[in-house]
Amino acid sequence: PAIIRRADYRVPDWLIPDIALDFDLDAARTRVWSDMSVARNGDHDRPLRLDGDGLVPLAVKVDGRTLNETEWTLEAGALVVPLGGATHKVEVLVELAPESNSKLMGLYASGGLLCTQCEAEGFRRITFFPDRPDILSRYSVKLTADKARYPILLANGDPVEQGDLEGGRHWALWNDPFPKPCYLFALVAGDLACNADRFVTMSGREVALGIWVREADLPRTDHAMQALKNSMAWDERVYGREYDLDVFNIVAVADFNFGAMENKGLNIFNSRYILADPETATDIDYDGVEGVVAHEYFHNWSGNRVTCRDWFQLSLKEGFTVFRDQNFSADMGSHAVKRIEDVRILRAAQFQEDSGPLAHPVRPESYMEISNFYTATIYNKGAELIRMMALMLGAERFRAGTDLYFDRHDGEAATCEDFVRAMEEGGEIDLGQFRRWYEQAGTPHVRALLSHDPVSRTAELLLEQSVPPTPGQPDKRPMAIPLRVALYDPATGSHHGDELLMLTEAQQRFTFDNFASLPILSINRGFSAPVIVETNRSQADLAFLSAHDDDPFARYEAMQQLMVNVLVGQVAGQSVDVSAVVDAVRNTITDPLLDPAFVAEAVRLPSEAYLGDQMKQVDPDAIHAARDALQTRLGADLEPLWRDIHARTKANGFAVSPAAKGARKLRNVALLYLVASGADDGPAIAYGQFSDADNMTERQSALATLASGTSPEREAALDIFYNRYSDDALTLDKWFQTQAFAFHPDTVELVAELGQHKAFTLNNPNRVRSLYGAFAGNQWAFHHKSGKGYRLVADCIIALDKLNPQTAARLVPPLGRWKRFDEGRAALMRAELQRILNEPGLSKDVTEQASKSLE
Ligand code: BAL
Ligand code: ZN
Repeated sequence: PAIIRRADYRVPDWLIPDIALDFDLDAARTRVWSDMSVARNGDHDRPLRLDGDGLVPLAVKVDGRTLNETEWTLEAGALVVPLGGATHKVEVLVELAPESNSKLMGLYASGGLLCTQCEAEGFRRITFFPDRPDILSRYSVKLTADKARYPILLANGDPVEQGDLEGGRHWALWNDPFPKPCYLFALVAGDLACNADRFVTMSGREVALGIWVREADLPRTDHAMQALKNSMAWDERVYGREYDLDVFNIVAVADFNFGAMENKGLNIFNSRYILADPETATDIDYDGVEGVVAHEYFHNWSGNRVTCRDWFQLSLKEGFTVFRDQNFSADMGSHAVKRIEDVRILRAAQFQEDSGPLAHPVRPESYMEISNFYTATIYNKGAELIRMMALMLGAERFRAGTDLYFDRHDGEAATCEDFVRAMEEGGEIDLGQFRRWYEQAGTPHVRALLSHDPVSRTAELLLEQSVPPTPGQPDKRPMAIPLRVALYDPATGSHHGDELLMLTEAQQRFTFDNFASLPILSINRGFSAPVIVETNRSQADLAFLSAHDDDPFARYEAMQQLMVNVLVGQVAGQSVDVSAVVDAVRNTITDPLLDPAFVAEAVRLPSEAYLGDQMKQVDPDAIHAARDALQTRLGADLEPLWRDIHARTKANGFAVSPAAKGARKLRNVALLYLVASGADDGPAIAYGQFSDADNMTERQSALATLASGTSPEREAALDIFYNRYSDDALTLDKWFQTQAFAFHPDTVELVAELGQHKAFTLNNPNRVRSLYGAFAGNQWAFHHKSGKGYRLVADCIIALDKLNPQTAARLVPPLGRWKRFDEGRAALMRAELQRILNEPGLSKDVTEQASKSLE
């Protein structure tokens, strides 16, 4: 497959200012009539080239005249039409079979609905069109369908007209006045019920809001609606951005490759990010709904009004929009806990990606298949870049920068460089060196060594940075790294103020006055930069910070580092003192001033994968054993405290407030430690929580705790859960996921069996992710030294590739981490990658991921 390069960008040969689409919808046979005004862009004689994927033109007209088949050609799926003038009217008819579209790109059928997904390159599966984001067109869309089967007909923009036809058919006309790229096109047809509401914008315009779902799901849409209204108000207050159409519709569908999609005025969602009620949704699900509804809404400005020039600029909209949704969610709940959660995700997904064969810059230089670049680097690291700029500028100048960006580029297809320039001009700052964050892949390492001179009473902080080599980038230049730092004076137990240090050289020294003795270093406070920091801090220093640091993230980090040091030491065969960890956990869970949600985050052990990331070579068995032993030790030593927390955090009635969520989070951690302690009644207490819970957060957590053991209660709880939710796809996903995540000696065999279960299907991406995606994230099980875990995932990739290459490709990266493991495991992983690549007819998606993973 061809490599697409950023350096090859050229302006489009032809523009399409207007397009009218006429859909005659049917699951088996849909006809699409497209009527485009096309305009030559610049002085050239190149033909009109309209991308197509799997399409056959049934009729082609230019300026009203039907062309014969010698007057156009098909080249690599694209329709090529030579044109003589400056402007023309071009019409094309194609036919589609939505019910046979298992890729879930373009127009497809899901649970009786017809719906679309066009980002990144799905529109070319609907009609012939120059499928690139810098072609902005005004759309008028007519939908015609059987009224009984498809009573609701939705498209982008505002509704214009509708009517009935003979034979039980009806039609609807939609018009979107905002020129948009074709990846934002959407339509939905189906039998849907609406949660209808309204929002009055800051300038007093009334917007009709609709969340469309199956009738039975209506009671589960209130949280999403509240999140939508909160998002609309927040974007007005924080960014001055107002909604611009008369309607805003959201539709939930069961089969969806992404989490959701920001189509103009018609967001289409994976139902897991819309539906929530206490019976079926965990607090994490509730937060997911709130965050994703906000994310898609915020795209209306950061993505739709200002879109991307080309797909190399994807982080322009995704990084910025993730930053916006993260801050929104923080404002709706706890800033401290949200930051900890976001950093945990960044480290788990993005740091791993950045240290492996698929590492790429936030603005990549090349790709084979753009679907493979919807990555944690583009999204989460991209958000960290915006966060660093916001920190360096301060709130007021950052807002001046975003105002300038939106005003200057409204209605345009922009670049990451445009964003940085707006920040520089609006925020009056030089971001010259900072641009390297967009160019250089790899997570920077920062070594921080603090020393003290008693004569001058000064402390000196020596900072050294390096960026590891990544594919295609062997040598790196120093980055501009903003580090928030505070020095705690052991004499007073407090610090002299929080400072922002800019580390711009490979090595730099910073001096701090007025310290009688060596202070304690609190660094990268708030996780001010997405870097890996190594320090010479002692366990005693970390224990001090874990009890006293006034920056919640740094306090959490100190606790985690205490634990990491012990666990990594144990895996390396050193004899280590565990008591500092026990004391720190005791201090944290008995501190009455701490937020329970923070306590829960702080006392959880680092994940097995994160521990693996701290080692030169990952030893999954030793990591599992050490972590399990520490969990047991913490459970046993503090058992009465866990018992007490578990009992006193039991709520009287359900609420989704931050306080209620925090209490549940802590309760579940207490249960985990209580069961880990080995107390005889542990499984019974977990089973009791499972049975008595009035909410899914406590029910699933108890189930997960039991699933990681071998008690008789394990099977009983799994059976009950299955029988209770076998008709509810989203909740049944949790049953699969819980077992795939479990620390159970037979997880590999259990996952293999679940892959054959009657409720398992490769046709639903959520189901695939909940079984195989979860399993590949279970380090101990997936990396079983026999290689049977690798084989299981590779088998799934091979089978799924024939149906849905995009989802199949997302399962490849865990197999690509072979360099981090012993030679035995590495050889087995490579063999599976090779077996995948040997498959005839492999998709471009999987080919790119598997071949890069072998390098
Ligand atoms: N644009 C793809 C889905 C999302 O990031 O919102
Ligand atoms: Zn997005």
